[in-house]
Amino acid sequence: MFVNRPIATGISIACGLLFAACESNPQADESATARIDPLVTTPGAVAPAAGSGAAGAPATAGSISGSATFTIPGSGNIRMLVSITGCTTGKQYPIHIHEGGSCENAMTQGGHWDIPRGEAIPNVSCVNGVGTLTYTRTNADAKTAWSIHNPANNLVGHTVVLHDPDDGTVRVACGVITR
Ligand SMILES: [Cu+2]
Repeated sequence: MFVNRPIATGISIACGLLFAACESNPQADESATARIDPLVTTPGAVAPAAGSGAAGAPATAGSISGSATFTIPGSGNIRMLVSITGCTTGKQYPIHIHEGGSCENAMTQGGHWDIPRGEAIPNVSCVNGVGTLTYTRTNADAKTAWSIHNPANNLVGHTVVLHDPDDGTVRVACGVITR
């Protein structure tokens, strides 16, 4: 009876039968989330404008905040739901999973997670200052599969990073994925 059930269900059953620790919180493996907060950006930080007298381009506080939620809706694949506010209407925001575990700076955010694992997520489209994305990562390819269980490809502990729609090298918002 269980052979055709999704992997997640199988794991839940195994936990219930075998591991007392799992029983205390049977939902623990079923979802993960990241609170997305704005990043401070320094556009044109390479050099100050000529004649400006400034030490460099002023840092700009980002405006985008929101969340990313990861669930396993029964197929065994992971569904990613992104919801942001403070974005610019009509723009498309690139979003990736980055390697690092903290949003503090570009170094701690790291580069794209286990390339290509953190990539190939559709852009977040902004309409009326609000952006939403619903995306399902099918686990057909081991190189890109996600999980919230398996140490080999567990999303938890990595960062979700949104990039500037006009300059993909600029990071405008970030969140750490937690359970
Ligand atoms: Cu990125």
